[in-house]
Amino acid sequence: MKKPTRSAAVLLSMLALLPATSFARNPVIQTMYTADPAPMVHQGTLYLFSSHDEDVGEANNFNMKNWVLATTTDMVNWTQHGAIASLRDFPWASKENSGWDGFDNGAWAPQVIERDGKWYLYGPVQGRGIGVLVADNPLGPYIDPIKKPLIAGHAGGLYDSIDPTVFIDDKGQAYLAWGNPNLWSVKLNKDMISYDTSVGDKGIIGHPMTVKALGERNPPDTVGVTKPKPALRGTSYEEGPWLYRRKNLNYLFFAAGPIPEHLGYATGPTVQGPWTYGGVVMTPQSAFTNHPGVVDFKGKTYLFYHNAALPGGDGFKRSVCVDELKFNPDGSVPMVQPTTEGPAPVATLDPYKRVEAETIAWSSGVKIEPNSAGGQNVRGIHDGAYIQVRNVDFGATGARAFTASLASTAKAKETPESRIEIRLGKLDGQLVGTLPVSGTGGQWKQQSAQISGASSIHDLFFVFRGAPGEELFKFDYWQFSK
Ligand code: FUB
Repeated sequence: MKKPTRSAAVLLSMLALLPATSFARNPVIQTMYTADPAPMVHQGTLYLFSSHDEDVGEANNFNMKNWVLATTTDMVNWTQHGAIASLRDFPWASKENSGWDGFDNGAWAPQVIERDGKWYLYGPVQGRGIGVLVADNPLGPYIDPIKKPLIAGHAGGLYDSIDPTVFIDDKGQAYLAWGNPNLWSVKLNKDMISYDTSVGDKGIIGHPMTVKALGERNPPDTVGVTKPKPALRGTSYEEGPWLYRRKNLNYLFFAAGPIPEHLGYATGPTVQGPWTYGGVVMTPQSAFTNHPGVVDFKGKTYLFYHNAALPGGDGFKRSVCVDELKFNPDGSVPMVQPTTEGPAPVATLDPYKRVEAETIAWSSGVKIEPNSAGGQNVRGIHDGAYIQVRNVDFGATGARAFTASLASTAKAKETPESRIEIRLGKLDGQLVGTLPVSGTGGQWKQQSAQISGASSIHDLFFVFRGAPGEELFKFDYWQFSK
């Protein structure tokens, strides 16, 4: 394996170069590389599951060990929950049990669905099959109930058992579809962890993979592209299927080829077809792959996808983005132009309730990590790093105090000038308070500051200041009071 070429410190300094405009909202997550978005909505919250490209890649290959989650209730502020499941949850995929060398790699595109109070995560372990994990809540813990692949690796097909999409139709029938270059599918049984194969041959859930259904491949595959395949494809279908239903019409969105991938779609009156190709939804972006995830939330429909837009990004270090997806009156889908602004907020954020520090609309120079007290916290805070939280409603009377839970490193103890500037509107906007951060001996301690001039709705900026070069402190949560 090639030696890592990029240290975490270099990555952090690159992240610090991200644009400080008050409009950039894509990519959705800036603290890590994310790919293969799998959004789902449950009880007023949008759960964005995705795969995770490690900061340090492998030479010309993906380096993917776990699946991560972020949530939002307003489409602009995302609470990051870190890794919620990983390859380690599938012991059958280990080197010992599968004879496969790459145990530490292969956590490709997942999808998660809720049924009867249980959460089912379908996770491909590239080359070894698709597993299923079950949890009582979306954050896990997820466990493997069958202790073997749900879908076995296809003989000779490195990409056949990847990219599961799961869908429950209006009659309550669940389907799992997956694959590259073939599209395979089964009907899942009610238990969601077993299936019948009556539709389980190659094809779009019983419907053949025709040009009429999946579009013409133009130009045809050639040997020697970035991700060569042994088989030439007859249609534009590549991988990344995503089933979705709207107004009595079923949609199959998918990553389409040749590489670099664009996004295409087909529609059908039932999940079993007949399917008709609809066209291109998104032209190729900056990564050689793309992967659609479509969901309805608070009256709008959103297309999640990925590109290579974060600093240091490339085809193996991707980032999930989101834009609104619109429909023509006949149900056809106009092309989506990717934006850096992302969607408009659909709710305000209440600053008088505890807010996790890893609830972020945009950030520069920070990372997240599991917190010893549970959940996640923000780490990597250096002089000049910042977090933006959007659409914060301070109310008519406004805030009088700010409290944050912080843990300073030993070094920070010696640098009492560490502080959080609390600003409104923009990075150098109105200063409404400053919290000097005292040493805490590494313990989480609440620290408070007076606030003046914060009323009505604003974007909120936490700008971190202190001795240059050192990590200043860690940040767990915050809350304003009236
Ligand atoms: O993330 C690894 C693979 O790249 C996914 O499984 C494909 O959909 C493509 O995005």
